[in-house]
Amino acid sequence: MKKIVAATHNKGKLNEMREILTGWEILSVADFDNGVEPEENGKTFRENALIKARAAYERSGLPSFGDDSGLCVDALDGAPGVHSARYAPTPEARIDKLLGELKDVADERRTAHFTCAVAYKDGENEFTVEARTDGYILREREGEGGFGYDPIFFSSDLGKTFGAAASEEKNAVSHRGRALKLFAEKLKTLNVGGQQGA
Ligand code: ITT
Repeated sequence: MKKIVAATHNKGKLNEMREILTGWEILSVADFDNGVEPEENGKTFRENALIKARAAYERSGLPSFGDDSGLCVDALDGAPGVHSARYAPTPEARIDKLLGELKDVADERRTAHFTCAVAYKDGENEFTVEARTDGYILREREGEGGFGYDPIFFSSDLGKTFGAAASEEKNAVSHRGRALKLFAEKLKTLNVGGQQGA
């Protein structure tokens, strides 16, 4: 199978990538030695995804892609946004902080979306794609599935939280599912990895 390196240390993301990008053997950048973790200092999801993809390509010498994603809450002017992973020290603390910030925000103003940018890098090609999914932030957690902010993100498409959804349901409408589908189409048009044989 064609090999591609995923520039992520997030196991939740890696699982979803493997479920969605079938047809590729997805290696983790963590499996390659001597890695210096790049600083994710971009201002946009696309910039950060590119930083990760370029670093993974440098480290592995194989076709590489990076995902940068996050939750953007309208009532907080788009926060936590590109800072979603660093909003508080642990996933539970991040949810608690967000629920606290939104304590006095009325139901109709709790709209939010997840965005996911995916960037690709090999010796010849470099590109990014981006997608989003819409919903709103509940007042309490619902569901044990997924990762990160999934238990408090109520998906407009699914009519339930991502935490309460089966992984196939989430992948069908999620920011990452949509971005990875665009990504896979683009890889096909470039015939990337074609020389590796299937
Ligand atoms: P890598 O940089 O190693 O990929 P990370 O977790 O630091 O892992 P990001 O910088 O892209 O990744 O931060 C994304 C954060 O946004 C992630 O840690 C979650 O808190 C949140 N997030 C992104 N996608 C999500 C999803 O599908 N469900 C729930 N939370 C998500």
